[in-house]
Amino acid sequence: MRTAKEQSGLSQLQIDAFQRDGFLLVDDLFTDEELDRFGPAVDAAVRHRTSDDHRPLASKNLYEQTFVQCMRLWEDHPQVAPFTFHTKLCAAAAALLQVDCVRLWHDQALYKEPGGRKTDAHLDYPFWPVDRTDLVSVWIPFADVHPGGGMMSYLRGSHLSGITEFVDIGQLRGGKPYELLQDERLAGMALIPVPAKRGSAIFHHACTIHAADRNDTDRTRRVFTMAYMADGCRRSRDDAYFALDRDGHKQGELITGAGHPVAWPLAAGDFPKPPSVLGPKTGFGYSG
Ligand SMILES: O=C(O)CCC(=O)C(=O)O
Repeated sequence: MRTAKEQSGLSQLQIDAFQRDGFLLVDDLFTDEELDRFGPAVDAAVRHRTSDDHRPLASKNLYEQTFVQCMRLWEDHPQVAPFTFHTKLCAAAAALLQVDCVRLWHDQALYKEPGGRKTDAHLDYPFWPVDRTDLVSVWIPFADVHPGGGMMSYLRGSHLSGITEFVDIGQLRGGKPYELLQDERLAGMALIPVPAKRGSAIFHHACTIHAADRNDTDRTRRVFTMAYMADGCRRSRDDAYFALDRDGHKQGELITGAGHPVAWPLAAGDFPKPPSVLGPKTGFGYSG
């Protein structure tokens, strides 16, 4: 069998850069033909999930003004599954985490509407009740994303800072605004803006601090993301977490089950069977 590195197409230089910087932009990872299939499939899934919501941006809460979030789309939209379990992406996750097997943590659409606010600087790990930090996310735009259009920035090297503070993006959970970037432990680290072309993907480690700017364009910034987790992780806390509660995982137990299927290695075209119980239509309770 081919290794994760071989299947991902990543070079050792790219893997080293990810480990040093905590993020990695990969250009031309997808073909136009793939994006012409995946983009409309995710658009249709988001339309379906948000069909009851006709509120203008100004009537939404701060969190919702950050982006429209629809999670676990592969579960009820089978045409999204080939994207979520795309071999190159899943193999890249295994290669970047340097493990033999990864599971899906979740997929989600993050659509930033015209006028949508910035995404506050945060790291993903504190949102996730997982006992190890061996998770990697991938952020995939369906069209070029430039400065002022919801572009991502990453604090280079911050995944090694030891910081694990929770940032309540958009104060959804009643937290105070928290400017993580002012933390003196991060002094000297550079916030790197990463414009991304259609066809590219940006990987980031679960502990890498990142943010996105507001969307000052007149078009929705359409992005799909997945997070993959090293096999062998356990639930670390018992506070409510839909996808773990659904599979009956208690604190300390291995995270397995239909909601977190093996994503690599997988036989070509062999997508996992989705769970029978579905989650909320849109994704409140931001999870990274
Ligand atoms: O797309 C955004 O605005 C934020 C994305 C993000 O936080 C993530 O992918 O973890």
